[in-house]
Amino acid sequence: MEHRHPFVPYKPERYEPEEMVRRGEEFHRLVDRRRSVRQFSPEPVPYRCVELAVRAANTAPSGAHQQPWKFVVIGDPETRRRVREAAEAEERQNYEGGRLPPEWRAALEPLETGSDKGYLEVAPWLVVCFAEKYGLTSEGEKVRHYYVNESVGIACGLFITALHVMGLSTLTHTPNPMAFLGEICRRPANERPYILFPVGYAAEGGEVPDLARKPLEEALIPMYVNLGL
Ligand code: IYR
Repeated sequence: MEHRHPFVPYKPERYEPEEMVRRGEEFHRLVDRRRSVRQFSPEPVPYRCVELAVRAANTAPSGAHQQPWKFVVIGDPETRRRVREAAEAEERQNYEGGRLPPEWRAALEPLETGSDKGYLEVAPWLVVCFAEKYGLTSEGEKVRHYYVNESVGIACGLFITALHVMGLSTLTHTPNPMAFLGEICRRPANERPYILFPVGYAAEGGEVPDLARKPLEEALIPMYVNLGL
């Protein structure tokens, strides 16, 4: 085929239908065991694992292939302490200062969250994902970015899944507001804090809320599908 830009052949793996289903089931079993964690072990985690999770995130599809994400990895105790203190200061206004609207508070009730974010100092790594609202040329000109939220969200999904595959846990933490993360991480004005991920092993004996996935019938609407019946 003729192109105006470089193209390369692409030949993804193909499997027999039974093998496709077997692999799909196995992957579903794996991801279905993932839970968001708020109790971490202080045990160290190899940096290489965090790097591999970011490598996985960095494979995400993105609007116009602009790859509008950046992952800042924080490991030193002093910076983790600063992040915790800043996050807790905001959350105290939310939970104790009445900034959380009643409806939001009610939605969070079953999670038993509060303004104490001690896990931000316990987990050995904090990874802050930033979304590049726009890009910058080497001359400092703004470059419009497309579908930033969708692109960065997909990258974060891959990041979370890669950690889970390695036996690590995380939490999609969004202290609100989180502008302080841009300051602590010294990020430029075109980068907006997107999600703060504490990363580590889940604490031994830790608990999570007893929540269930919504039934497939509520998640999947087959329209005019030949179910092979
Ligand atoms: N950012 C707050 C509140 C919070 C909001 C949602 I939506 C959650 O799913 C969980 C918590 C906090 O971190 O506690």
